[in-house]
Amino acid sequence: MLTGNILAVKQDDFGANLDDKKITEASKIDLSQVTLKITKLADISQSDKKSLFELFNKFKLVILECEPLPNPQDNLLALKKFFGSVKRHKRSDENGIVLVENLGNSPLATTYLATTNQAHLMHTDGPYEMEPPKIVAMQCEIPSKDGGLSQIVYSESVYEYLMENYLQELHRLFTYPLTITRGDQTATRTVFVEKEGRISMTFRADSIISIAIPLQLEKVFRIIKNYVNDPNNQFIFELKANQIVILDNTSVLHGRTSFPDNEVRKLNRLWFDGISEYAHHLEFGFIPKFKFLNN
Ligand SMILES: O=C(O)CCC(=O)C(=O)O
Ligand SMILES: [Fe+2]
Repeated sequence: MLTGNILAVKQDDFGANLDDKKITEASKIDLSQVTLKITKLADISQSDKKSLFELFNKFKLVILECEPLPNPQDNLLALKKFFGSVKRHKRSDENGIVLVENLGNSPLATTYLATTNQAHLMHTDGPYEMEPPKIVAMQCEIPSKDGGLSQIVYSESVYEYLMENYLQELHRLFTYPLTITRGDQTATRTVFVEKEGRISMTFRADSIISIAIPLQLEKVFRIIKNYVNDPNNQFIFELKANQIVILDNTSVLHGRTSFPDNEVRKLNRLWFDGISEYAHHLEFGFIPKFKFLNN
């Protein structure tokens, strides 16, 4: 006979534990909690697969640590099986991969922060796209000896901060859209979008892209920019060689600190649409602990 206790353990059909205690305070995450060590992605075991989805759903971020391969990009590309088709970027190579490295005085630097050594303020990827990527994976080949640290902020913590301090402003973020443009790409949407009880967030605020902000959002936009770029609210870590960070681009913001011009740092970035044979194991966005009344 089943007891109440057994019934209380909620699992999906993959055996993944769905008991999702909310992790919203990024600064409290312990690196080892979100790191999964495997040999190589093509040979991932059933139990590591389960851990991959559990970590992704619980923390919205996974750091995969793989053993070195002759072609490290093979590990990155193997993520397609789990996270879906590759979403291309203007700078993608034939596989969809974008190199993130300092190209010095390249003309690309005026359009792509990823080609510089400058800080990349907190953002979600592709906010100027009609369909931003659901998942962002970044693989480190060469870390910077100094700086170039990865930063994470949960959109749920932004939501809760606004809920506690700026309720009216929070409401506006679901109501008034803003337009983000880069070159010939442009998209108009609200910062927070609620769909079937889950909330997703899109945000970017830097001098590279142009943003048309309605008057009603000017104040809250500044509030968010300050909140997310305050190191006290961030989970900051160094992505090491042979590590891949996988992010739910709908519910975490990411960034990186600057690094010296003479430092070599090299990452490979790949975007996915989330539509894979494992799509039913992936949970995007967050379910708010507290909802406000929408009127
Ligand atoms: O360099 C990094 O660590 C992050 C880069 C990034 O966020 C991007 O290229 O979109
Ligand atoms: Fe990014």
